[in-house]
Amino acid sequence: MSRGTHPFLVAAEVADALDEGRPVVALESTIISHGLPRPRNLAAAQEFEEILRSAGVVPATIAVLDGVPRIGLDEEGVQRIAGDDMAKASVRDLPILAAKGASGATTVAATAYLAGRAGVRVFATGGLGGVHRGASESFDESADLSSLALSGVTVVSAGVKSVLDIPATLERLETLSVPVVGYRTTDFPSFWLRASGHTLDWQVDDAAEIARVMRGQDELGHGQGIVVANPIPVDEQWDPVEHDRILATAFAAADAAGVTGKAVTPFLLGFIVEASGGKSLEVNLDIARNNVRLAAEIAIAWSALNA
Ligand code: PSU
Ligand code: MN
Repeated sequence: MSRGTHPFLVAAEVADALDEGRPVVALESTIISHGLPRPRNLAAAQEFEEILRSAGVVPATIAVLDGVPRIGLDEEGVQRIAGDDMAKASVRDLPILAAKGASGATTVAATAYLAGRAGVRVFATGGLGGVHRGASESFDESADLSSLALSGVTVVSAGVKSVLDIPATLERLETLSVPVVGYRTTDFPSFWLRASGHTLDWQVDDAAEIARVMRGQDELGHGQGIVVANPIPVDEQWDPVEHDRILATAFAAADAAGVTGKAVTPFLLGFIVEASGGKSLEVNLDIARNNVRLAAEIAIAWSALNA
């Protein structure tokens, strides 16, 4: 059914597509296990795969099952990441899960690393992890950033959630020499909103251009990934006034509840879904679908460029 050797298992369908130079897109599993509520998460995981298949692209949802990283899940695997309680797994958790034979939902960091090792070059997610507000005190910066600097994978996201420190995140990506391009914009998106007001140096206008950036990156031999910032269409974004109001309430509530450290982001995100009456969740799903569609186009362009 699957082939490959330790330390990871590539699903046969994915391995065949890679061997034949056909388009493949990686998907992460933390967004399914920890980022979306049940049972919407299972429907979302299946839908993201279906969007890819109907575009002629092979999906490679990545997760660790019983200690073994999987590049591409079967239906049962998808059910497990949506239904089982499993650890949130970053790169540093992979050897521990392997030793324990435990399962984990991979973050952007771990997914990008594993995709890169398996030769999957394009990856779609919702939002990247980044530098947290107050990081100059807490040192809380997602390993997503350093992992992207090590994995030659192109990640399509709608930027980082506005609960993080967006300008600091962009500064760190600069330091790490990770190219960041805006898809048809130079305004870095802030996840639920099209714009953050933080300007990027570069804009790309179609998938073929992104494939050429990937080739240029390969020729340079620098090894970094590429961040493609893909803003949600304006008619699908969250109402900016409501967004700002609810975010301010959420920060005040976190303060009042005395939430600190790792607990801050889950608290804020949970609060925001609740306080928005589920609106932030609907926008979240639209964002992810939009990113999966663009990733499919990039993977197709990448295959065509290398044919
Ligand atoms: N941002 C979102 N939704 C998510 C995540 C980030 O809008 O589900 C997840 C991703 O899997 C990302 C991870 O890789 O959170 C980052 O977590 P941390 O900050 O702990 O590295
Ligand atoms: Mn952290």
